[in-house]
Amino acid sequence: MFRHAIVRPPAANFADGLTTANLGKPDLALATAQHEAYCAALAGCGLQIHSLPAEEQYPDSTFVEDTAVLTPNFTILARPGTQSRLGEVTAIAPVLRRFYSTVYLIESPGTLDGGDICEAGNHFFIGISQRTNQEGARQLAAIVEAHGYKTWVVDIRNISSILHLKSGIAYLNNNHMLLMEELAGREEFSSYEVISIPASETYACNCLLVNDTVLVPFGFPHASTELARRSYKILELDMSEFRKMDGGVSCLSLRF
Ligand code: CIR
Repeated sequence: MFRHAIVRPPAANFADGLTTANLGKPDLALATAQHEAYCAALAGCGLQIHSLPAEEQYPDSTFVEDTAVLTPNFTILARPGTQSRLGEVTAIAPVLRRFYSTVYLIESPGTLDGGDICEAGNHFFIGISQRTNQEGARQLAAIVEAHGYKTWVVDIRNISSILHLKSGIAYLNNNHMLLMEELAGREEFSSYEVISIPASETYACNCLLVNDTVLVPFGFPHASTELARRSYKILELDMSEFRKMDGGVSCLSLRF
């Protein structure tokens, strides 16, 4: 059960962030409105929203998920795999220390983006990507394994259509794993009931179970139908401006 979410609205220079999407420049006013709707959705799921000030020093800082990995009992400060985002961790660390007394760090030469980490019950799936390296994955695995979690490393470096592991997978409880079709056959997920999403809707794989509701991006009917068919309560959110910057539903918050 999540009770809190940390968010940070997009800053005035949001459009200067990193992107590979080729979908054009985001509209700040629309992004801000979409962010407000996102926060309202989280609040509607029962979460208390802790909204940090927009941070112009880091144009990608609205994607707070990448700065940390949260569990019920401890947090791990990430070490983003791109220079322009490293300072985001320093900016968010004091906020996390207010909520957590046990705080671990990913240390150099390890790199790790929170978007590469998918918690599924007592398992952690750790993506090795253009952002998270093997050393970052090793450090994270050692930390969570010491707390009794099991880990699986998933190498996504040869899948060019996703930035992070969680761009292509979402764990939805009830042993349900939503997966982009390129990952659907992988051995790592063989013990799950896999919901495979066709390539045309890969963006919808970044959806988010928040208590009893799945937040999904608007405009992906196959994914929404598959979830509704399995009796999930779904809430569709227009994410168009964040998609232009390679971000999705999970990226915009840290939940705990
Ligand atoms: C970046 O390239 O780092 C940002 N523009 C997007 C980060 C999206 N975060 C996520 O998927 N967890």
